[in-house]
Amino acid sequence: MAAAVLFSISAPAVNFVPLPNDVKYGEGTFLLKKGLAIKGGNKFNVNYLTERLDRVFEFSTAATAGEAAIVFDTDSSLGDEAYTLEVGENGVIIRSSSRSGEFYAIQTLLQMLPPDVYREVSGADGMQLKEWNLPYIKISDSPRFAYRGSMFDVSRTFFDKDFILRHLDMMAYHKLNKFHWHLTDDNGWRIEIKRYPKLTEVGAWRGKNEALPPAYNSGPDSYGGYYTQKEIKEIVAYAAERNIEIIPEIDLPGHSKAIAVSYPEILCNHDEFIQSVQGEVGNVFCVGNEANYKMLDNIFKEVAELFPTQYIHIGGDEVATANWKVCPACQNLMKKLGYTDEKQLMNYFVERMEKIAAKHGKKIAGWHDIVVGDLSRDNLVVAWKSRNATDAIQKGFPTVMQPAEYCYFDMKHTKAERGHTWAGLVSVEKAYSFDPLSTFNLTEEQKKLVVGPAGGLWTEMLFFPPHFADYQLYPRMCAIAEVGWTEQSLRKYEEFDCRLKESHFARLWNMGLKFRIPMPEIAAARNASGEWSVYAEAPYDNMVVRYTCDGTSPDCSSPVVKGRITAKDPRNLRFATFFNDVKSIDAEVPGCHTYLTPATSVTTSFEYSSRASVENLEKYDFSKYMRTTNLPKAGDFVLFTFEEPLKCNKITVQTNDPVNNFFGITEGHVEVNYSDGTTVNAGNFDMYNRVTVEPVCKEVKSVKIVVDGTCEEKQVSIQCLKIE
Ligand code: TNX
Repeated sequence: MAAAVLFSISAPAVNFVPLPNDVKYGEGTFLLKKGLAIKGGNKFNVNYLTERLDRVFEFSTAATAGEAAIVFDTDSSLGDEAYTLEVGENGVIIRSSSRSGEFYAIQTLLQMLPPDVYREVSGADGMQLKEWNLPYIKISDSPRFAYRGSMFDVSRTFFDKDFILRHLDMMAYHKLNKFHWHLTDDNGWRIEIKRYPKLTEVGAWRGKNEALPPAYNSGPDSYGGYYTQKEIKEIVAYAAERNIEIIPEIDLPGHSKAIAVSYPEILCNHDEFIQSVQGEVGNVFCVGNEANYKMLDNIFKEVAELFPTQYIHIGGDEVATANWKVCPACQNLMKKLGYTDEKQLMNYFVERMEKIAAKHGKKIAGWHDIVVGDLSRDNLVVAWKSRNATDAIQKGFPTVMQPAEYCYFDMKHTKAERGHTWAGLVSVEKAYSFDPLSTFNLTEEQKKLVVGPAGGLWTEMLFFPPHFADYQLYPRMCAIAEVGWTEQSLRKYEEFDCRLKESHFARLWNMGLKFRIPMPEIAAARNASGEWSVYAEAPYDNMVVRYTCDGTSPDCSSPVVKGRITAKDPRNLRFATFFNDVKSIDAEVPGCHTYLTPATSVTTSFEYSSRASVENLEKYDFSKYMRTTNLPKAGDFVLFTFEEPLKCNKITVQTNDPVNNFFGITEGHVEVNYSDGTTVNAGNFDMYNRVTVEPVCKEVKSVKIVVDGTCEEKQVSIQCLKIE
């Protein structure tokens, strides 16, 4: 590790994540063993450490009162969150001036132990270590930024209390200290407000028979949920013990569909609702209706009582302000205030919310969109694009740096993976490359306003596959944790990647996370006799590649690739990287499919966009697709008719768009009509919005996509047939 001064080869370097800011190894090791005692320390911290030590040692450290091996001491010269940790011949000495410094020293110490300390098992099922060598070390550490955040959207997809507690644990392991909890949005209101019960009775549920439509791909069932105030108190207390401040977000005045379906009187009084950028209609508060401020005051009262933080985040993003142009109440207000542009009403709203928050003892935080008008510079801005980051700072606001281009974990890692793309691809390396102080051009004075980085996870696409939140968060969140904690001069991606490989993936695995690992690299060549030689290489030398030959997804029992595989037909080979039971997405042999392109005419009952019309489906250009402009309803169809009867082996019918995989058919099936006059139902669309027809034993005349249910998607995208 270049960051650490290593002066003894007998002491193995520890693969810390995030890397502490000053690490010096000494010569020798201290043996942690039975009889160990802990002296001093905050009660919660000591219990926390003991509980994790118990997971690897065969004895309870707390019960024995032998010689002190871990001593906690105070050093009032150290700042908040700072600590020193020394291992020498007398054991471990941790010094700090605060509970938080002590807590972070414990996190550092845990990383010096076997990764099993993160596993929630002990006793017979746990590790049974008798002793463990700690390298002599001197660490003097404190964070680079005071704000090291994780922003998490629980509106689009609901995550229950246990998931949130686990998320807070993961944040603590990574020395992250601010949890920005996106509790409300168009797609779900997740916090119990006693005064307005319909917010959660109506606004917390999505589904076909609910006021809020289902999520992309979620199918017809209702689902959702919310946190009771009792649960929120428990979560807030759990976070505080782990040095995490929770900043709740109530997203206003846009992104408010969940509240609008519960209390429609919050909307402007007109029938010409204008869509938000995300295509939502009826999701903006009326700013001219005084009753709305009374309601928000009541809501903020309850929110303020639940969260000890100094901030309530009021959202403020992506407001379709054009709704205010056609509303009599908003127009009256504009006249009264002498405004000429309805956008000025945004300033008005934000300033009203600032006053309401102040009444309950809070400042406001908001997305960069609140940087309007005469807002107090005491409030906190969360910048979500690179260009807003500099703007907020130039205007003098303390700013959390969460630019989507580096910090949005809902973006795809690589082209082949699921996710959004509007801010580009966000690889682990891209996230790691972010430096809140030097990525943008800021003066020394302006840099003082940077409070720190945050990684954000939006959850429109998190409904499936299982554990996709883990996949999107880790290890990108580990990268952002290091961005927040470690001095820039010590950060090198190659070394971070090496620490991930050498130790941190094993820690994440022990934490029970289904984190993302890269898929294998596949190379293939065809010899003169037409046989294929396929090589598959794991991205890291401590991972393996497993494969199947029948087109199914490899699992832990699939054989490991050793050397080269030969195959006559490589089209059904599937490969995946494995780290224990954590697996990558599947890989295929590149370039082994040749698709047939028979002359086809396509007709449909849908209305479609002129830019993505039905004719695209006749061209077999797989980057193009058809996009409908109306909601699918039962009986809607797309009919592919082949000019000549078609001989083939397999037809893949894929709906949704090829870039983001949004807007697929969830309720529908495919009918195949053969030249002998028979018609066969080839099956229903699966989670991936796909039907595969295989084998195809007879000549095909036509293939028909048939919608069976309303889907409730705003639109549907259909891709060209893949015929083999
Ligand atoms: C933009 S960034 C949003 C969210 C979406 C996200 C998807 C911001 C303040 N708003 O509502 O979920 O993009 O990436």
